[in-house]
Amino acid sequence: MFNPLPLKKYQVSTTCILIILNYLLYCSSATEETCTKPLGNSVEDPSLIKGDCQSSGHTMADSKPLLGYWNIRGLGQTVRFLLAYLDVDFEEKRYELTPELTYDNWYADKEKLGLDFPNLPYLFDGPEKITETRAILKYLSRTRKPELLGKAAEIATKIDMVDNFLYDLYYIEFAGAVYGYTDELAKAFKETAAVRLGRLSTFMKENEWITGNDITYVDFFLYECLYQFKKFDANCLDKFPNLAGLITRFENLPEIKKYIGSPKFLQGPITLASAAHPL
Ligand SMILES: N[C@@H](CCC(=O)N[C@@H](CS)C(=O)NCC(=O)O)C(=O)O
Repeated sequence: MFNPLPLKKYQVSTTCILIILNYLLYCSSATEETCTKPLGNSVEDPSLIKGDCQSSGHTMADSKPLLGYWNIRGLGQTVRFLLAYLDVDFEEKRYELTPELTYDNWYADKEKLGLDFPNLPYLFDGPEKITETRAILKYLSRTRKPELLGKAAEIATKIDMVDNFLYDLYYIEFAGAVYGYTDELAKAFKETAAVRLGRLSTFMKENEWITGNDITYVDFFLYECLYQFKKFDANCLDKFPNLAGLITRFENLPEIKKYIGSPKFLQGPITLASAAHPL
């Protein structure tokens, strides 16, 4: 798994011990600000969820979906865009790194949220507790606008291909280059991106969106990847006007335009401050 705070092998056990110690310390000296009893499978007490973006009042009764993620664009931004596009009134808990650039603010919650596969981003939606970014995107599509999963089986298959193809480029090549930056990794990313963006461009043809003329959830992921890639390599889309056009088209969707102009919108940063090449 990609880890924004790369650990050398020998550091892993030390880190585990530190996490356990941190947890024990946390349990014994919880302050008013940090005191959150284990959430288990229900979120009933409004004070259990803390955060900087209207999240303090989150209750199951509100049934407002809650998105948990770092206070960055990262993988979470696609989920934010999709929620906004679907006109879902959602709350957020945006985690900050500590001043020492550790994960501790997240670790304080990680095992208490009742998540099967604890990770960021996570989404609470009524009784549902979901992690894995693309599972969240598909869940939101399935429950709010199923056509975003593709109106026909052949489109759904195309979506799956693009989704997996793109995730590798984003999570392995791109994240590897920005979090573990070296000149060689940056060069490797640019070379790989040129080839893979070329394939996506050829695949898209003159369509409005990546799998045809109907938008699907994977266009949200593609938009955010292209946005972030451009911040790393400003010229990466120069040879691919259809992909560049998708960026403009996406930003001009009325729901997206409104969201980008709203105070809730997070413009940046793209990465955690712990990245070797923060964006
Ligand atoms: N496969 C997961 C990867 C999620 C992931 O790597 N999350 C990073 C931030 S982008 C994180 O900090 N996770 C917290 C953790 O590993 O505890 C997904 O697609 O959602």
